[in-house]
Amino acid sequence: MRTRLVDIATELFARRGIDGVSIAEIAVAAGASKANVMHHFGSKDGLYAACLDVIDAHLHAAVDAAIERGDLQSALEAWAAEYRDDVRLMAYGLLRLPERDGRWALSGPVTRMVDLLGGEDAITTVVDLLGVVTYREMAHGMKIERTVVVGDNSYANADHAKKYRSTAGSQESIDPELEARCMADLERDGYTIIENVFDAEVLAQIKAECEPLFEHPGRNAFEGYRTRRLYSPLDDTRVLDQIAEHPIALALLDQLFEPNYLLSQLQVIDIAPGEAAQAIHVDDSFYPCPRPRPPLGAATIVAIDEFTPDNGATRVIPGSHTWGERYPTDEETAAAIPAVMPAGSMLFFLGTTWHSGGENRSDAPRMAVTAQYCAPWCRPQESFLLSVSRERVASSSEHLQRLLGYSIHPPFMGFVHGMHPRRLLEGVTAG
Ligand SMILES: O=C(O)CCC(=O)C(=O)O
Repeated sequence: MRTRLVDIATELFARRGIDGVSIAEIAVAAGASKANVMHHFGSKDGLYAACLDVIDAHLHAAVDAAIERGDLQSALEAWAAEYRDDVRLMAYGLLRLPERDGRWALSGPVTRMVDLLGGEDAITTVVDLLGVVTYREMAHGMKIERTVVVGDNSYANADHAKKYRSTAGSQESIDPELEARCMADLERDGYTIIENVFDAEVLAQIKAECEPLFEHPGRNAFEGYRTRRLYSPLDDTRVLDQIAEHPIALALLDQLFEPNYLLSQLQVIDIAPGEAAQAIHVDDSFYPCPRPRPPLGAATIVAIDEFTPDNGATRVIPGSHTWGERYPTDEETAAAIPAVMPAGSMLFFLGTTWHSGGENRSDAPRMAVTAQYCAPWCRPQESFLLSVSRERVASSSEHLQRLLGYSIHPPFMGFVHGMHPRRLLEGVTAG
């Protein structure tokens, strides 16, 4: 029974963290009584510590195998494939694992890995290796698994929207080879570039409609003192709808997130000559979930002007989406790659990928439009329900309505007066 309890507890802790699971739930799942759990482990902390001991033993075995084979990466990969819940639990608690007897619970195997590698960068290498392996296992299929809840949860998992079903996945289909190539890029590098998505006529129209709407330059170094930003332009122009709901973006988002993912923000960014490089950052860092983990958001940046190495092209650090909780070093930041692409192309990247606007050393501005999206259960950065008029939404496509929040994350997140929010658009005169 002890082993069964540890196995089941590891699985539940891995999915919900120590604070998200009760002793009673573990007991029910294992077919034991609460008293039985207490008898073996004394407390929830005691049970958690027993789970860590088992992970520690599995990791020790993986390190031993690595010493024998002289190949840390494949030993770690084998460990990750065999013990998926260990990996998940480690990812959950990597930064929060309690110290026991004055030492970090997993310090043994990690120290041995560091010794094995040797050299000054050994710790960084081990953390990155753990990050890559952990990320791969967690992001299996690139979607976060729905939380496993003990007992009958059919109501909570069902989609109760009857009249207004999600339109996710119903957009014009895209070339399956393109989609597969982009997904492979995203999994490996954290970003992908799709060239020549919009033609010159559309780009000219975007410029003509957005130019008069800019009001003021950035208010801080992050926005860029020489960068003009146009926030929430949806009420003032329809020319950006085609970017926010582009079939390529939606096809990739369909792969990454559950239906009813949301638009998180839409911005036009015009970087003037002389602007310094923006601070390197990730876009989903405001969701306080420890990394490595699958992304909670993703973004497109469409080049309205050609992106060159000199004019402020977005810089990205390939592979940084798999990192744990760390900042890029100065060397890594300096080595970030400018997303050089012709005007009309689209850079698509994960919310976990380190990136920034580049320095504009040219003599012309660099205009781009960025649309950011988030998982359907995350709070979007901009409250489009407040910033875009109902009349405007009523005359938008169903995709845009869904993206702006007129949608439900099953069973009922996003309801209004207990009803689907799209009912609010019934009878509204299109604006
Ligand atoms: O303008 C760019 O290329 C990137 C901008 C960006 O990442 C941001 O403002 O968050």
